[in-house]
Amino acid sequence: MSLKDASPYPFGAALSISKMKNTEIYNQVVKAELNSITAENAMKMSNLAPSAINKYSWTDADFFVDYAEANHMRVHGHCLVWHNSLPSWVNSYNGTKAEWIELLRNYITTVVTRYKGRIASWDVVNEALIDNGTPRQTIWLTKIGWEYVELAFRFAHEADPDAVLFYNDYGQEYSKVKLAAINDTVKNLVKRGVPIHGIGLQMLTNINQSAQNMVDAITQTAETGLVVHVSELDVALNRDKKPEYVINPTDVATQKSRYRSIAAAMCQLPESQSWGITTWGVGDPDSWLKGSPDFPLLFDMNYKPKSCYQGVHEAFAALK
Ligand code: 9MR
Repeated sequence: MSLKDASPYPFGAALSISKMKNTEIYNQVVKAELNSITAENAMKMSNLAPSAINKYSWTDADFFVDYAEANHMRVHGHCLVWHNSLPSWVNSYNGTKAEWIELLRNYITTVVTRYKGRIASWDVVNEALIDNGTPRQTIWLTKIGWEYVELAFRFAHEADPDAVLFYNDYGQEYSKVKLAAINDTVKNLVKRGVPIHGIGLQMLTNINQSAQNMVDAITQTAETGLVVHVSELDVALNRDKKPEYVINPTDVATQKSRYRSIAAAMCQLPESQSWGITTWGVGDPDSWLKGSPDFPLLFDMNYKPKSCYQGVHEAFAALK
């Protein structure tokens, strides 16, 4: 059975436009296994508005949304506001606070409106906190102040009132401080009426991380009452970055067990709170981790299912 058929929640991956266009085996796996997709890069600001203010480049994002619709998949939009992957015209933009707010409003409104009704959910703000739980020093914080977070959600909600809006971040599984800070920050914003509906846990993790910490991250995030998305999952084998690393049965078994724990923890959430799991890439050739052999994904270098793929299936089978 495929992941999407066995899973009680949507199961997806981040996809690359060039592989969607050029790699047949990749497309076969995506279409057979997944029912939710996130653009790994195609919907970032540097891709949508690469060269100048109010000059958009929609080709890749349009292709992505068309592909999802043709294959009956959900699209999760990633990401409207981030400090990374900004076009250079933003980094050098010289404006007053009011002009920066207008830039943010105009960008979010334009992008969300274009795909209104076609993109189910958005990572509206990505990585706004650092590991000690305080605001990250970003251009948005410097130019607008912390209210940029709240404004971003309000602009997105105005543009598409039906879209499910996420605050997305990493580190919930390795830092209890950050986990609590993210959840408290989002809860306080929600209490003040800011339209945030969910929290994304990137969960770019590795086998040295304990299963308990991964499960706690999911469970405690769900205690906010908001929707939970494991949004960028991978479980790397070689985070000590040993160049001589050789894949071995012990590590493969740990990886399988970590994937199983994460999939199982998501199964414990009420359906209304589970936005599902998205892995950050489909197979090991797609991983963002470069420079050491990490083999972090569910399919191998030839896009064949790995043990960790079976681990996810075991979590689903245990529900029966
Ligand atoms: O995997 C993405 C890589 O191809 C890009 O070069 C990079 C910068 O845009 O972003 C990577 O994806 C990141 C994601 O957008 C946000 N969370 C961390 C991911 C891995 O760096």
